[in-house]
Amino acid sequence: MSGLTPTELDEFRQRGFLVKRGLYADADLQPLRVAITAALDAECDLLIAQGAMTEAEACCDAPFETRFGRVVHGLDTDSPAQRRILASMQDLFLTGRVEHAADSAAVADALLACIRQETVLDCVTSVIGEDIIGSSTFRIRGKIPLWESGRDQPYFPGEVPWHQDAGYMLAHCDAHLIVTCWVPLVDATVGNGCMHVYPWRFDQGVLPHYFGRRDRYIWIPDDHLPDTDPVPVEMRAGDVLFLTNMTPHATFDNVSDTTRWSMDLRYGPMSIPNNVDEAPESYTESRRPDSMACAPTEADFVIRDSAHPDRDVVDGEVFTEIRMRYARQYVNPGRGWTHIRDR
Ligand SMILES: O=C(O)CCC(=O)C(=O)O
Repeated sequence: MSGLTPTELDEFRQRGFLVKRGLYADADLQPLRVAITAALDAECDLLIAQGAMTEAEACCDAPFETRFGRVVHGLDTDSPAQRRILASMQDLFLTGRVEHAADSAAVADALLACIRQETVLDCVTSVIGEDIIGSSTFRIRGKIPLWESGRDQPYFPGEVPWHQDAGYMLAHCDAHLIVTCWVPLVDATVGNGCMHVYPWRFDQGVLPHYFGRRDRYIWIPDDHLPDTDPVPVEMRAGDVLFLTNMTPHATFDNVSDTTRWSMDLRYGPMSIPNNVDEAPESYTESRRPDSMACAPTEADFVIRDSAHPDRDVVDGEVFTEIRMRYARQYVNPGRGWTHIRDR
């Protein structure tokens, strides 16, 4: 049977999270791992050609699980080479904001195939219906071992403090259920920084957040966290953790020697405010926030439109084009969270 069972759906509605084991086969994830490795190879080759890195520092023989962390830790702290590797590898999800050494076609094809994976879409359909918008804020994350949190780096592969995804989206989107699918590409354990969640129903709504950390993550202050125990969610590669945009979640330091690679994918019903077919130039400082897409700075896209299947984005090149249209759209009015200075 495809999709979620009534019991699973009930569990998801009551607790705000649900783990489905083995939704991605290894063969589904391997092209993305290969594309990430090829992107890292290209960055290393470029730095080697520039004399900024040695062949040995590229750790080409290291397995997927350990290589990225070894490369980063093998370079001098805050050196241009380390900053370059971090910036490029923490921005693999087609924002167009980092110029990569390799073209992004392989990542685009592999990522889109994962986003469109049928069994996952069937589960998402159980929750939000069959017409689905791919929310712009999907990510590929490499959580590096022993990363010193708060270091001033372009991207932040350390802890991600307690937050709800709704906290990053504009307030008029709180009424809409958006499903996050968090998928580890390697086994995720407490030691390497698996997800932790608080059970929280969607209709319990949004909690206060602060902003002002150097790593730019927002966070729910301790005294506003739910009055229950959080749950660590250990997962095998290919399991899927379903969350709502209201479920408080966090990941903590990776104290292992593997990089915890994962992707987080977001799906909304066709009714969510989105920027599909909108011109990025229409996002100006004077535009009303409640007329904007939930996450206005990146491009949403159609995953399934049953009335107009020709709108479905199924091709990596088209996907990349749609994403690149928004590469220079930075207008985001935010939602006025309390500012607490850097920590
Ligand atoms: O992958 C992580 O470490 C954090 C992901 C996250 O917080 C999210 O998907 O919203």
